[in-house]
Amino acid sequence: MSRDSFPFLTNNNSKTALVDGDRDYSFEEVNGLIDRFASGLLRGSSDLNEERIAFFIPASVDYVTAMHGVWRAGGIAIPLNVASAVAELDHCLTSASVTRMIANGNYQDSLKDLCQRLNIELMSVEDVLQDKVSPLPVIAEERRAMMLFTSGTTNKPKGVVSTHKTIQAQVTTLIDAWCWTQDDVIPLFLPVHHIHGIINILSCSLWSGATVHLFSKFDIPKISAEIIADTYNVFMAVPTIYVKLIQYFDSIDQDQVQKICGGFARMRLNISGSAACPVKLFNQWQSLTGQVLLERYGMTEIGMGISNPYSDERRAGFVGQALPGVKIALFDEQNEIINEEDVAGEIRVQGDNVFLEYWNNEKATTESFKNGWFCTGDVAVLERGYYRIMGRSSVDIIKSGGYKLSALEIEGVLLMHDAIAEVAVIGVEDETWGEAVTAFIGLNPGATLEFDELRTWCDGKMSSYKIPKSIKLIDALPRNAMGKVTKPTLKAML
Ligand code: MCA
Ligand code: AMP
Repeated sequence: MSRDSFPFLTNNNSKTALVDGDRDYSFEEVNGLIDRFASGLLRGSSDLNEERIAFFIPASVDYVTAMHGVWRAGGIAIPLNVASAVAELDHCLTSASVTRMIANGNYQDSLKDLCQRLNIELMSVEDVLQDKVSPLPVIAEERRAMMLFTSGTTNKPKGVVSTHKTIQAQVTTLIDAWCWTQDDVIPLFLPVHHIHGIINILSCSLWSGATVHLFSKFDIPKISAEIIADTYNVFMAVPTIYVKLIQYFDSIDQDQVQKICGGFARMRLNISGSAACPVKLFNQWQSLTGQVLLERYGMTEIGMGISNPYSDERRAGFVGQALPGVKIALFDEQNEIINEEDVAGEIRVQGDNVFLEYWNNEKATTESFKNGWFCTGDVAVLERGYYRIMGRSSVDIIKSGGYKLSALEIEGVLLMHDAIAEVAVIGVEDETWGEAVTAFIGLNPGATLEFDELRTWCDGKMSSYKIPKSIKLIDALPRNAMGKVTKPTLKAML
């Protein structure tokens, strides 16, 4: 892929690509920044040759500059979660052998010690930008481009590696399926270390020549004001965001609610994904705004796989059909494809959209594929031509507000508390979060534990959204004959 044909950010000249705070950036400007950043990263060499470069930057023009700059210079971009506790970064940085970290201002201050200890060069975007653009490498599309960390059932997150070709496949299928054009304007308030923010919103928009308004967080009043002003015609969010909007409507004047709902009603598309959209929420949104939510299904390892149609029936409680270019099949426990409707099976995926590998983890990569199909661990059923997600095969994965959390990772941290003898973490159905992290705790003899004290203790040891929303003290955790905690029993106890 040469610089001229690099399609990730179209060259739409003076048209606005990004709005960051009060400032608009044209495609020409952003492209210029990216080339200067890529040149600075290269430091006179011809290619970064898949050097791992991490960045700790919220959604902003600097984020786009860093991400695309690494791509253009031939590196592997590793966008980190700016909401993570610094203690959680150690594993990502060491397992990926990161050599350089890009962060600005306060973020840079919080990372200084860590980077020094891990021998990682810490620099700001400004430090890297070179005045003059140097020759940039031609990047073969099979080369590695990005690594995103995802929680699995194991304790530590794994680095999901996608190539330039993977990203291209993930983006182009959505542009076609959801009819992106350069006239689209979309807000981005989701975190930019996950596919939802990176691919579905940012990359689709930049590729189509559309405009993204960048927010460092989900600022309801600010975003609502833009919605009333008809700034956006496309809106993509996790179900929790729609729940939070409806909760917000209950706290403001009806007059204002009508105006915001009017703004949503005039959009061409509202999408929900990353977690199940309850039918009740789907119906509430439709009655408030007239919008029929388009629900779709995806995963870090595959981008988007299944989507309700843009122009045909969008069915509540269903995720739709395989996206163009994506092969989806349901498999039974004997690894046979299920060819009939109404029979549940594991969703498996094939296509250019599927990731290359888990970084430096051949065992996990091999285990996640069977006969060339990527095994998602999600269970679904096909009913009248549409897939419906029924759940996950593992109780150790929790989806809270769209974030995928590893119960084992949270348990590992909680076990370091002096009072805790044993712990089991599960996700409990919750109207706002989808699933709320709940910890069942057995205490050491004579120990006591208050919920608030535990929450304070967790601060800085894990991202705040992983901290249990409630705890239940229990004499002994239920275990099976093998000594393994029977989490379904805990769920049933509630
Ligand atoms: C925030 N809090 C949470 C969560 N988010 N607790 C549980 N689960 C969460 N997801 C807690 C904070 O710890 C804090 O607690 C309090 O809520 C307020 O935090 P704040 O950041 O102000 O909350 P918010 O701005 O309202 O955040 C809610 C959110 C956010 C916007 C829904 O969680 C979010 O951006 N979620 C989306 C994640 C996402 O993009 N996932 C996609 C990955 P305290 O007050 O106690 O400190 S999945 C994916 O990419 C696949 C491919 C796919 O299909 O899309
Ligand atoms: P992540 O690995 O963080 O990308 O999260 C991917 C997981 O989110 C999938 O494996 C599903 O379990 C879940 N997911 C994504 N979209 C949906 C949806 N529309 N309905 C139900 N679950 C979903």
